[in-house]
Amino acid sequence: MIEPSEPRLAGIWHKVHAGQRLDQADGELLLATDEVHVLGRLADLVRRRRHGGRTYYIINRHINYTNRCVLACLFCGFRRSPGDHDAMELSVEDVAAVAASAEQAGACEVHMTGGLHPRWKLGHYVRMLQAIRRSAPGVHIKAFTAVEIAHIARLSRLTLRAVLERLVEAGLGSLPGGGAEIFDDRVHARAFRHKMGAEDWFAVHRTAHEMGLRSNATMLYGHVETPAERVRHMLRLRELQDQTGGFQAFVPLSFIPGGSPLSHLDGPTGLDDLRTVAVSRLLLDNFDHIKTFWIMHTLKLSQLALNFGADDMDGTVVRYDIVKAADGTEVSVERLRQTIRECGLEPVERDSFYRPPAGE
Ligand code: V47
Repeated sequence: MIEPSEPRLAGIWHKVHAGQRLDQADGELLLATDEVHVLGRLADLVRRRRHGGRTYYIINRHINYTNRCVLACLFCGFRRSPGDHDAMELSVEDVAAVAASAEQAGACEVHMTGGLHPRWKLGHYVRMLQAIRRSAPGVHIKAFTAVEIAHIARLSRLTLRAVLERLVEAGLGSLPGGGAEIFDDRVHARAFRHKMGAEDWFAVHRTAHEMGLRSNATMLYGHVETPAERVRHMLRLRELQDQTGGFQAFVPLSFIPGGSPLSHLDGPTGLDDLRTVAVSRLLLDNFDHIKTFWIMHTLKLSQLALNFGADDMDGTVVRYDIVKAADGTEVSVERLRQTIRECGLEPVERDSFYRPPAGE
């Protein structure tokens, strides 16, 4: 085992070996340490305690049904104003057809998110889910960020619980983790001023967990936030997880500047990506899964991330419109499995709840 030379890092090293919880100062020190190899070994130790070499992936398909959005977040290159020539929206039938073709291709999950559409109310999303239930009955539907749920509730003048109950009745199976960005008022004011705040994001996920719905949590990093703000974001998630246990995976999303109003920024370095993945594994001791979303991390960096604490790679994805991905957006199951094997780990196919998929 590689041992740290810096005394404060040695203190953290002992805490992790003793299974003790890390705090804000520990997280900040880990994000800044030069001894990245120690950080990586620590995160890998914790990952192996929980999962050994098992590395999860899912045969899924992402569907982004509209880029129309009433918000204008500075990190986003996907949203379009309703009048823009390249504004798009998929009809309910289009979405159902994509889900059906995904199921035929072997997918067990569709992951659907979109912009905050100016007019679609609850009924539209209910019809979308019902149409998927009919066209692809075996597919799990993971859909709608907390921001979308709150937007639908506002437009439809309903409570969060009423919206979630109706969506579940129509076929919603779980919530993805998007829309969290960075839980901090300063960053909120600078980069996504008109979006709902952290309290609302937590209200949606808390309500979902109380209803027995599982969800994920994300953090969009590498734009205008500070390391301390990243750590606070993760600790707030840890707090809710202590109370509800409803989160399945934490997904650190690496900011891709291209096409966004923040395109003058560099975005995180690969090293910063690795530090962030590793620190999330160490701070989020009550999250089972840390996901390296290869669309943003690239397949090669994901291989490193899998040795720095991550245990999940998301999936085959097929098409992804929110960012321009360096490796494209589709990967075959064999390539995904090979990517995992190449770094000495064991590929394990999963369903949306980390169980073996039906029929396996
Ligand atoms: O909320 C937007 C992010 C999110 C950019 O739950 C960007 O398993 C990087 O949440 N660069 C949506 N990120 C995607 C998402 C997600 C993805 C994969 C898996 C899961 C899961 C959830 O994408 C948004 C926002 O935070 N985003 N623009 C960008 N330029």
